[in-house]
Amino acid sequence: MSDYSTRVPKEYYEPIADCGTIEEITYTSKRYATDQGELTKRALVYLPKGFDRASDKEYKTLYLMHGGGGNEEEFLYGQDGKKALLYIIDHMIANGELEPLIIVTPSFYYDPSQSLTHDIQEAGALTKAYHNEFRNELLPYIEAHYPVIKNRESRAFSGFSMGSETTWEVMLNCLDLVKNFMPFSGDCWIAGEKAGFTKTQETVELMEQKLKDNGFEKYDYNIFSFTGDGDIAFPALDAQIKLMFERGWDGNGNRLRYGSWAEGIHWYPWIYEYFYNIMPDLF
Ligand code: FER
Repeated sequence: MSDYSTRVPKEYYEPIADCGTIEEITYTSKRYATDQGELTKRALVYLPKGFDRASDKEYKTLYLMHGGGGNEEEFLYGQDGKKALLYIIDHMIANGELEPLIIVTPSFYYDPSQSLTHDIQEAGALTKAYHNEFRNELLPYIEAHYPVIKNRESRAFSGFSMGSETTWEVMLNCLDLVKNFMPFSGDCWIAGEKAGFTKTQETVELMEQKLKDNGFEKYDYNIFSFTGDGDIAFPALDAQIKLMFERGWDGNGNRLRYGSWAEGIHWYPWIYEYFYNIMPDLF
């Protein structure tokens, strides 16, 4: 799948008997973006078919963040009553296209009402701060409770739209913990809202500065960022990534991969297509 443009087979959108299971977890975190107060957060955890706590097998982990106005259920429980991505993952694992792995879907919101309001500035503040929760609470919780491989090569972070913004922030702040990233249809807001387009130079320079400030120049990464030509995030993400290529983000042991699908728009079914193509190559 070298050009990452294969459509998800139609039958992958139907459930199979050979399926994984979903667990719901809660953990204590802090409102890092606001008053630092404690709160209880919820996330879903996908366990692949054959998962057995009694065995000593350990799994790679993918963290997957929803978009603005979404929640922790959006990726795995799907839209319109169809658990599309869940079914696709089950098929991919059953057919040997994807190594069995554990998938965690958290939320950057502190309260479901924030999702309903869908205030983009508020969401931006939450995604910017999310890496703190990832480092201090979610990752330690997952690694204390699930048999996962505890090294950066075996961890991945991905997300759609505001979840993509979250992914960029986690990359810039947690490269010591995670090597693999799939930011889908969303630029990095380190220089402000959709600044990848209006402030491309500043965005990429601030990203490079952040990695430097964090002492992360010594870590290699895999970044696979995809979107669609008809996606509202396209201008911002496209400009940002093209400049990243110009400035040498690909090479020297680092992999930056980028693609834009001709018909792709800013919605989950397209993200599933990108996911299907990229996941087998990500780790
Ligand atoms: C982007 C375009 C749109 C982006 C996010 C959005 C993070 C989000 C829109 C919304 O939630 O309404 O480039 O990057």
